[in-house]
Amino acid sequence: MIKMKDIIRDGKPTLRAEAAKVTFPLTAEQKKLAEDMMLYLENSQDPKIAEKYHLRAGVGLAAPQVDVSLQMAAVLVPGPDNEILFKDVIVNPVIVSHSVQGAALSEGEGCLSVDKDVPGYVVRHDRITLRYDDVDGNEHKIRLKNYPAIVCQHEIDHLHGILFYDHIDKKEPFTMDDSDLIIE
Ligand code: NB4
Ligand code: NI
Repeated sequence: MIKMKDIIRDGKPTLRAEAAKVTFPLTAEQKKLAEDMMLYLENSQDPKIAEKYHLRAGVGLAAPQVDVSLQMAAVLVPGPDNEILFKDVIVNPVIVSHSVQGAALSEGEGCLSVDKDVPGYVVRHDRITLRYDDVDGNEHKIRLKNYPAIVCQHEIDHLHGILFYDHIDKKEPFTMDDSDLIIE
């Protein structure tokens, strides 16, 4: 079971590395990693389990965050009334197209690998077309918008050594384009 001690923090080189593409079929170890990453998200979103194991809540977790430099990330985005907006382990994900429209979470972003709070808007694409493989090697091409699109972009950044605060304007962290959407 993945716990906070297994998640590496800002300053460790793996978080700034370009992760390697995954080849299929996945090894038993890689399948286990995918399962463990998704289980972390499920556990972290269950208040009782999260409290018991001191898990910080997460809607995404990328392999480099557990010190594995592979292009793999678990995503579990809950919506209103027990709905799931997006759930999958995305392997070798690529944004094949995106909106010109920008969007940012109103509360800014946090990262399980970044202990300090870095306030500011992280402006990303509001809509993306995402191509990825699932753990069984099936190819998916899906359209995402708003919250799930933001989460996937945060995770894909991890696979390329980018952290959310890289996108925050140092001098004017809460300045954005008038046209950018704010997601509650
Ligand atoms: C990834 C997210 C940061 C911004 C937005 C949000 C949380 C993370 C990081 C975009 C992606 C993890 C991976 C939350 C959270 C809302 C949903 C459901 C019930 C609590 C949970 C709290 F925990 N970010 N944390 N940060 N990361 N929303 N929610 N709620 O997930 O570093 O790279 O359980
Ligand atoms: Ni993160």
